[in-house]
Amino acid sequence: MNDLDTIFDDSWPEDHRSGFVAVVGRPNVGKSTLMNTILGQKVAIVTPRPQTTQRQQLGIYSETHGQIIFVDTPGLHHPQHKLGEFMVRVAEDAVRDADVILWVLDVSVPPTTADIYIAETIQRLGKNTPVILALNKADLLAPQNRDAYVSACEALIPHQQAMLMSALNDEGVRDLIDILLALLPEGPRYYPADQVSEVNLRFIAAEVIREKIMLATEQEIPHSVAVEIAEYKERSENMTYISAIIYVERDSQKGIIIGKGGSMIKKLGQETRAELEPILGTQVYLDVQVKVLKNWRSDPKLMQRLGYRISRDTKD
Ligand SMILES: Nc1nc2c(ncn2[C@@H]2O[C@H](COP(=O)(O)OP(=O)(O)OP(=O)(O)O)[C@@H](O)[C@H]2O)c(=O)[nH]1
Ligand SMILES: [Mg+2]
Repeated sequence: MNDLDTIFDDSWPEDHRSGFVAVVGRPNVGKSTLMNTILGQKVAIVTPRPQTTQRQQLGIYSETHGQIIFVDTPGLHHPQHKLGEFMVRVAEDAVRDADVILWVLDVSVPPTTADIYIAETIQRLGKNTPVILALNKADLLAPQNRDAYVSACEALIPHQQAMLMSALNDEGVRDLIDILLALLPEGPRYYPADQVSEVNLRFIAAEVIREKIMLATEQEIPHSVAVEIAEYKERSENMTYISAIIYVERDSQKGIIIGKGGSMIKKLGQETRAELEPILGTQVYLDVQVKVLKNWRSDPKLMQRLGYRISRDTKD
């Protein structure tokens, strides 16, 4: 079979399994890292800060006998503003619609009250959906805490299986894939086997800029930033022009993002280009502006304008 045959061959074996796996858990436990490791490429941004993922993001894993459509979600937390409410709703919708719920926990620390709330949410919305526990960050788990922390995680919710793993070090990930595949119903290949995500290059550009800002700033700023791509043009075979607007909530934040003599914005631009150029396969001309949209995270209309939209009705 040549490459073209592979691309256009939409047949799959009779025992092919497929379905949706909602990846949920507290912020910062490694949900996006796990999805990226499974897919062998970065489809979701990752930072050491909680509440990095803001929207539902698909990661499509395909092999001959199965296709797993991972739905990476924002961390479940008690929201402080409208953006937080939106993020929690995105995660809850994924739980409702899933064939399997993959609850990612940070096993290097004991479960918290937030995990009890998540257990309650999964049981309320996930009804009889099978639950798999990914006990992640096992590389950070001290041997003397192992038994206690694993049992405490396992006691949170009835589940099919619990897996100790390290998404960062790719440990336990292959076994997890096999467990998930076995739980999925027989079904078609929903996406072409070579497709790993649904997002377009415009969205990737906005997310990479947001990641660089989250990594470079402190306190409230990482979470007060929204990025909009105003213009995206392939100017020639080897040049992509991207005009981005970084929105912050206050004037003081704008000053910090720009930095002394424009030093910060220059650094963000360099880091963004370095990551985007290999992805796009062209040079990138990046034009960035910073604007203040006062308290946008608390204003549903401004959030809509920035593309934070719930796109469908929920069942309950
Ligand atoms: N040591 C260790 N660190 C990990 C592991 N998995 C993820 N991390 C780190 O944990 C941090 C958070 O990872 P993310 O993948 O962004 O976590 P998340 O659950 O998607 O976070 P939100 O999107 O904010 O909900 C990053 O610094 C990762 O490098 C792991 O297995 N071991
Ligand atoms: Mg994430």
